[in-house]
Amino acid sequence: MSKLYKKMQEAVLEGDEDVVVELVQEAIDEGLNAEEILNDGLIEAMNEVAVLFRDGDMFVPEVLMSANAMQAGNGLLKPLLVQGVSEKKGRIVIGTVEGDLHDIGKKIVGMMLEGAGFEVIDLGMDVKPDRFIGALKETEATMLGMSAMLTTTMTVMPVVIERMKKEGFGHVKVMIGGAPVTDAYAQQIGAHYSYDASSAVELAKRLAEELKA
Ligand code: B12
Repeated sequence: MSKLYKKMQEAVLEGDEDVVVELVQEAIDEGLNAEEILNDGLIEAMNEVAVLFRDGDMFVPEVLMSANAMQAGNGLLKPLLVQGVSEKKGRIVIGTVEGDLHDIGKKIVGMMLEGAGFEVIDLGMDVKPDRFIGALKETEATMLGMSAMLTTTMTVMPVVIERMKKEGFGHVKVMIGGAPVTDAYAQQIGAHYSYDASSAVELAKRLAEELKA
């Protein structure tokens, strides 16, 4: 791996937002691919943060600093990831479910979907079932993406899906993801699962084709 990505990962781990922004800009100026910078520089660092947090070697305030540093880097990459798309492939409402304040992964999924030509309406985090339903009404989106990072909040997903069925949005395709979510869980609640942002794009394309058929 290049020295630049190694430095970027270290800066994310240290939660040094200014340095992350500087290094992401340097990578862009060097002509490196935006998706590669995201994966090898930023996401790789958050994976390391996850391990340190799990093992008790990093605590919430530090994780938050790393998260903010990463998001600052994402901000520079977003325009590059979404440029050059002409025809829209479909409209997707996405959000992190009620009670859950994790939004990095969901934002990345949103960014990559936009990059692939989808129109994304991001409702943010801690999104109540009512808000998801309201957004489907307002936007007439044909797909909904939900993220949950806690075992205690993933249970909100089937609640939203039940509400959707009751309120006439049973035709909307539902995509779910996040650390505790599995393919088996998705099947159980009538949704589609994908593991990361690239596979979420593949899944969304497949679902968009199904909607057309
Ligand atoms: C960063 C982080 C935080 C940050 C969040 C900052 C932010 N703005 O998001 C802060 C510090 C706020 C935080 C708080 C907490 N956290 Co936290 N956090 C994490 C950590 C370390 C990394 C998550 C992350 O950003 N990963 C990087 C991104 C790129 O990956 P990702 O989120 O998995 O997303 C990818 C895929 O999952 C998928 N995906 C995600 N969403 C979606 C949606 C769709 C539709 C699709 C298709 C795909 C998809 O694609 C993404 C991109 O590739 C995880 C560890 C882990 N293993 O995930 C713990 C983790 C999720 N947190 C955990 C806990 C316990 C907490 C707290 C309760 C801690 C506390 N004591 O206060 C609080 C809860 C706050 C709340 N109410 O939500 C636990 C959850 C345990 C569990 N099973 O429930 C974890 C697993 C850590 C652990 N091992 O204990 N956390």
